[in-house]
Amino acid sequence: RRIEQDLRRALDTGGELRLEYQPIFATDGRTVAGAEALVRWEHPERGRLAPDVFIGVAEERGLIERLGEWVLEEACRMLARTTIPWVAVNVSPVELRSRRFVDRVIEQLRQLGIDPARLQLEITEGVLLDTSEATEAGLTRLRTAGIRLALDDFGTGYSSLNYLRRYNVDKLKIDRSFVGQLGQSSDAEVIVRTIIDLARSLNMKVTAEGVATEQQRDYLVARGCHELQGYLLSQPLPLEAFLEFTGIAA
Ligand code: G
Ligand code: G
Ligand code: MN
Ligand code: NA
Repeated sequence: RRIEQDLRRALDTGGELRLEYQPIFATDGRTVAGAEALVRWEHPERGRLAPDVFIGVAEERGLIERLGEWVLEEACRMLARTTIPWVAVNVSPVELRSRRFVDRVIEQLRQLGIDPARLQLEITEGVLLDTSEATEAGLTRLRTAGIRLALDDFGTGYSSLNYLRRYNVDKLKIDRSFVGQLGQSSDAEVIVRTIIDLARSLNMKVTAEGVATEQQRDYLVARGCHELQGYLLSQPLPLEAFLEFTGIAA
């Protein structure tokens, strides 16, 4: 209740929301491939709130479209004013069902003159199994416009390999629960290896999330993972700190 009211106010003013950017590295460990945008809320009384606290409320209370539009706009401005190759934005299944949301994404890129291939949308596996017309139409329009799709938290849900091809998914992001168990669990190793092989066989990119140790990194690189993301390389950073850390030009 309280969060809902406060979130409405935050969305009206826009002044309490922030985007942070976590660098995603090519496997040489030096080249910045792109970044994942992550929303934060500077609540005037409660301090910084993580998205887990308010995304669910936004989805339930019909505020997720507005939140998603704010995130998209901010990420597109970042794309327009920097030379970063691409930015990945998380979108909830609720947003993808909204015709208005999909229109706004495409229109935003057009207005700012941004190459749509520089925007990646991170969706979860469940989205691909949603056979509603609205979701199918949304995904197809986004793909036709040239926007990239990445499957977030891959391996934790139910995927149909058929859907990976049908929607032309560009990238799999290996869930950090598997990456975190590399070196401790042979099951996790098999899962990680299998996801990498699957992605490569289908000509998709594959990113490991939650890379926290050098051992994990070395395993992933040796197995042919394309991109690395995690605290070993960098935490999510505010825009100015991100540009400074990566040396990407504004
Ligand atoms: O950054 P952090 O680890 O706190 O993010 C927690 C969760 O919130 C992640 O699952 C992430 O996908 C989600 N999340 C972060 N930013 C956004 C956003 O802008 N939109 C949506 N829908 N989810 C987000
Ligand atoms: O669900 P999603 O993949 O969108 O979640 C991304 C979240 O993972 C971000 O909120 C980010 O803060 C968090 N994250 C990024 N790198 C690491 C890491 O190395 N370890 C852990 N535990 N979390 C991470
Ligand atoms: Mn994500
Ligand atoms: Na994840």
